[in-house]
Amino acid sequence: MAIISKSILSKRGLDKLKNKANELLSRTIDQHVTLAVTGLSRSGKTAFITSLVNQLINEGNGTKLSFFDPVHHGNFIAAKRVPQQHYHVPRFDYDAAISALTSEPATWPEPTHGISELRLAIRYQPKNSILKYATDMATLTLDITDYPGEWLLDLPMLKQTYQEWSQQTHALMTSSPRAEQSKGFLTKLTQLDPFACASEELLAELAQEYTALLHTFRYELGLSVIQPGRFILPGDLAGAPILEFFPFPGLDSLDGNDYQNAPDDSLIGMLRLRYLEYKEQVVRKFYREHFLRFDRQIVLADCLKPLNKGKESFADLELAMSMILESYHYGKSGIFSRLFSPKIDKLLFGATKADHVTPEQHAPMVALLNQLIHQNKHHLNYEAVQVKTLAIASVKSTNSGVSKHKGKDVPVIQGKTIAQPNATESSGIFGQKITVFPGAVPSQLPNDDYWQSNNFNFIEFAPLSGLNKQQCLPHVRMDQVLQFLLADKMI
Ligand SMILES: Nc1nc2c(ncn2[C@@H]2O[C@H](COP(=O)(O)OP(=O)(O)OP(=O)(O)O)[C@@H](O)[C@H]2O)c(=O)[nH]1
Ligand SMILES: [Mg+2]
Repeated sequence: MAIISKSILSKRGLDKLKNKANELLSRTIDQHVTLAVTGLSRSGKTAFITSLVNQLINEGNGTKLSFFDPVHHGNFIAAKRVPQQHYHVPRFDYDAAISALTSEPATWPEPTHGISELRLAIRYQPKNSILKYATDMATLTLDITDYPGEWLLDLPMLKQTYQEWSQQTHALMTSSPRAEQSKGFLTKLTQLDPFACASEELLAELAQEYTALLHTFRYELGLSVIQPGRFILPGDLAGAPILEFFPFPGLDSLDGNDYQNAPDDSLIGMLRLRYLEYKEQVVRKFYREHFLRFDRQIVLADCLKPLNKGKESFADLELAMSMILESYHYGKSGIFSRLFSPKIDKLLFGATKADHVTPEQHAPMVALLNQLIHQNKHHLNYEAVQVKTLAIASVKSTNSGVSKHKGKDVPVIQGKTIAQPNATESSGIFGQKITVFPGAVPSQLPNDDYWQSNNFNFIEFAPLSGLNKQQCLPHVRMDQVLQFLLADKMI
């Protein structure tokens, strides 16, 4: 009897020890990735994060992740949402987004206006690494941050004085396609004495007008270069005086000394001061507090809408992409690496809404986005950053097939159009089902001839109906996204 209890005790003791050792080991081997998701407004960030989370937490329930090795090889165990890391950063509202996508009729999630965060704990079985000898189960903690791409458009301001920034912005505002809309505002500014004592009210009023112009550029003209980016996406800074400044024309014609000595309460002095504060307290702060802790980054771009809008909108996207890419310009001469020491080791470019086109157009979509990046690719230091481009649909909303047209097979997609505002079921335009060939995507940056001879008509579709919160959302290449961004941390 005494012998048996001794062996039970020692077995219990051994198990306890083993558990303790396992706990200690898994604590040391647990991995952590901070993934940042960005892109200009409406590029598809919320849909992307919602789909990524949905695919992982519902894995096994209709998942189509065959290109994601941990699932393909069977070492993915499960994922769940856990409390986020930073309590002062708003939570990414997964529940609202998934509820919208799975409601009847299904709708797209609401636009978001700032930064938000979500954390996932992903359990997996190490199979190939040395970890397999140490533990049966490891955890990858994934912190996902959603932030507006517009905030990256501000980086180039860090190297510009107020005078330089004013001149550059003025040049943009006096050329097509911004000139027409900007005329009234610029004329008003030229009537002001830059050295006169300025009131807070006047500054607030003019800044509001400038912000309204930026909204027109973005949402009516479909332009991408919006500076300062926070003016249209202020987050928690809405209404703060730090967002109340604007470019002032004709600074190059002022006497240099007069400009330098302008008192802080003069119009020009106040504008200059707020510009400097904006750079320090908003732009630099964002890089310091958030950007520097990101390990991996996905930049989403909707190239189809600017193609629909035309040549100038597309050219503006090109310029915006090059400004955004400054943040990944790690070469020795880049402003970024002189100011900060980032640690991003993988950078993925996603050409979003690939389900708006027929599948054979996905390769041209990738080629086109690559061309947009390519102009800047030589800046990216490939030794430090691994770069990939994919055409994706986070929430696939069309079905593709083949249709006969004049005896020929034509690739087509079928989906439900987005309900027009104020539409009713009886008006016929509420979620109409259509089958179309929406057009070919150019695989090169389109030239003048191209714009004259091609019309794009990429249609916005509503999400498919009948989706369920506990099931995986239909997608295009989200498994390849996961493979690139996470698989190497789960071996
Ligand atoms: N067909 C299709 N449409 C998509 C997809 N992803 C996004 N969209 C469309 O793009 C719109 C914008 O998507 P969001 O995910 O809200 O984009 P966002 O970048 O978060 O936008 P903001 O929050 O305004 O910055 C949606 O309302 C959809 O109309 C997709 O995978 N397929
Ligand atoms: Mg959003």
